[in-house]
Amino acid sequence: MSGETLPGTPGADERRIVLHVDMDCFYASCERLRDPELADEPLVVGMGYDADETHGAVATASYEAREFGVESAQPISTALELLPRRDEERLDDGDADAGYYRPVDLEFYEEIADRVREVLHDCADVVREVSIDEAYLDVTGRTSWQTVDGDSRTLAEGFARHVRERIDREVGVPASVGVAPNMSTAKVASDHDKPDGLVVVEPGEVQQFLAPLPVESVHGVGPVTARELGELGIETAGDLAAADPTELRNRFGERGRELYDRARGYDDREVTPTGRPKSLSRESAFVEATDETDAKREKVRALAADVAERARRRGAMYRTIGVKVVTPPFDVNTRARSLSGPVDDPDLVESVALDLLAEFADDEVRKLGVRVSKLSFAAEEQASLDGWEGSKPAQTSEGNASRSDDAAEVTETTGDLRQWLDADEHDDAAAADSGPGRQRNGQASLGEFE
Ligand code: TTP
Ligand code: MG
Repeated sequence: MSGETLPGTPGADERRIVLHVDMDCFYASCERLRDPELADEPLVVGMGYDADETHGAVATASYEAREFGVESAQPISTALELLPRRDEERLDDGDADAGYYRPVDLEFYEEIADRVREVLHDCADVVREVSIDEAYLDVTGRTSWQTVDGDSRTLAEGFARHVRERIDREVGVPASVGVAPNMSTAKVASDHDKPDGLVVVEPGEVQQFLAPLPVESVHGVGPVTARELGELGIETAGDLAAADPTELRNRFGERGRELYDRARGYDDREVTPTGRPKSLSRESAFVEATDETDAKREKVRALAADVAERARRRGAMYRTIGVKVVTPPFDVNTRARSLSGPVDDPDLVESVALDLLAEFADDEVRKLGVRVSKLSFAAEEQASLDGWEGSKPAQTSEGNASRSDDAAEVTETTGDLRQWLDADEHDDAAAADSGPGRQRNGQASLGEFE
C-alpha cells in the first residue's frame, strides 16, 4: 500500500497519536529505587553537593520536598533553610519537617534511563528522546482514538496506561504520560497532572483543553516570555490563541507565530526518531594507576564486551575499533584499527582492543576506553501495511548524534570525558530539541532553565 493521505483530507495530525512521557522527579525516583527508605519522604538531590555540606544546587526535589518550597536550581543553602537536613545517624530522628539530601549520581540515573528507554522502544515504532527523562512516542500504528463499546475511554488511553505500568513494573520508577494528536499538546498534557499523571486530549478537544491554562503551560513559553505576554494582556493559552498573529510576530519574531500555533493546538511536527551516534564508546578509570597487565587486559575485555553489546542492541555495525589509554599524569593516547568492511563481532572488538593495548603493556595506566566507530545501521523496519504508517518518509538517515547515546557515553566515564567525546564525531542536530539548559550528557545545567 502506498499509504498516501487522500487529497483534501484535513489535518493528517488529527489522526496521529503522540505520547509524551516525562519521569516524575526523576533523579529522586532513581535514589528511591536503590534506597526504599526514601519512599514518600521529602528528598532533595543536589548537584555539586556533598554529604553534610551546604554547597551545590538542587537538581530535583521529591514532591514531598516541593511542599516545603524546595525547587530545581535553588542553592542547597536555601533548600536547607526551607527543609532542614534529617540527621540520618539518629534512628529516632522522625522529624516530619526534615528531609533527606543526596548528591547527584548521574551514572546510576543513566542506567535507569536506559532501562526506561528499552521499554519505550518496545512500545512504539518511533521514539524521540529529548532528555534523560523525557521522550515522545508516535504510537499511531499501535492503537487508535476509537472507544470500545460501553466505555467512554479511547483505546489510546488504555495503551498509554499500559506504557506507564510497564515502566513502573519493569524499571520501578513513576512516569507521567500525556496523549494528544500532536507533540506540543502531548507535552502540556504530561505536565498537567504530575506526578503519576495520565492525561488524554482527544483530537476534538485540544483547544478546549489548552484554553484555560496559564500561558506558561504552552510549550516554549518561559517566565520571561510569560511576563512580556502578560504586558499585552495575554494570561492564558486561550488569550494567546485569540491574539493577533501579526502583532505576535512583530513582537516576538517567528517564535511568536509558533507560540500562537501551539496555543491553538496546531503543531504538525512529525515525531522523528532520535538520531544515530557516529561512534559508541565506554571508558573506566582504575582506582589507582596500575601497570599490571592482567588488570589492564581484564578491564579492556569488559569494556569491549559492553561496547559490542550496545552496538548490537542498536543494530549498529562498525568498521573501526579503537582504544584510549590514559597514562599519568593525564596523557591521553588513542589507537584505532580499521577493518575492510563493517562487522558486528564482539570477539573481534575484544581481540583488536587487546592487541592495541599491547603497545602499553609496560606502562602505568589510569584509565582505559574502548570505542567502535564508522558505524552503519541495518535497514529500518519496513513501513507497516496499515496505510497511515506508510505515508511517513522512510527513516534511513544516518549520522545524527543522539542525546541518548551521548548520555550512554557518559555512563562509565569519570573525569576527562570531553577528550574522548571530542574525539568522537558527533553532530549536534538532535541536541537542538533537548530543551533549554540541558547539557548533552543528560545533566541539566543550572540557571539556564526557563
Ligand atoms: P525534569 O523532568 O524537569 O524534572 P523532574 O523529573 O525532576 O521532575 P518532574 O516530576 O517535574 O518532571 O528534569 C529531569 C531531571 O533533570 C531532574 O530529575 C534533575 C535534572 N534537572 C537538573 O539537574 N536541574 C534542573 O534545573 C532541572 C529542572 C532538572
Ligand atoms: Mg521529569
